[in-house]
Amino acid sequence: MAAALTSPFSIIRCVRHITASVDEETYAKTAAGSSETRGPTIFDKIISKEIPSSIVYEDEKVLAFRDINPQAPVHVLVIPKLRNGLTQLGKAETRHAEILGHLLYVAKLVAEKEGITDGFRVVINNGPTACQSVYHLHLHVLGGRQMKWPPG
Ligand code: DGP
Repeated sequence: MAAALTSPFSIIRCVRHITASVDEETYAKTAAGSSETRGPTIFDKIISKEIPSSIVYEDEKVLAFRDINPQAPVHVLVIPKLRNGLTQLGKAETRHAEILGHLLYVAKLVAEKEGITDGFRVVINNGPTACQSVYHLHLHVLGGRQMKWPPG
């Protein structure tokens, strides 16, 4: 670690990383504590096409579009068109089992479409501690670069 911090660029990168993480956490906590957890979210406007997005896949139940703040060369969000109580995975009930399975299957279709089947990651951030910022269930499909483990 000491060696990694010897260059000024390493230190700047490290400080930037810490600052970004703190901002993300603060934003996630604010989002979780606001009416956004119950009311409409930005994703409703994306579903209605009021806000444009780069759509990768769509069917009658699911929409997949590119994340506005990509964390990998391929970063696609897969969401149910009908939120139906699924503000986050932790709110899932038996009645949601079918759509949950479909979302996961669509994540695989997206990976195929994007040509990242050699390795991709599917992430669900659940709640403020996991930095969830939009309270409409969504799967992140990430790929196109070497992933690291454990994630931050
Ligand atoms: P999460 O932190 O897991 O709640 O992820 C929410 C993601 O939503 C985040 O990676 C950025 C993305 N996002 C937020 N607003 C928009 C938007 O207006 N358009 C698109 N394409 N993505 C958005």
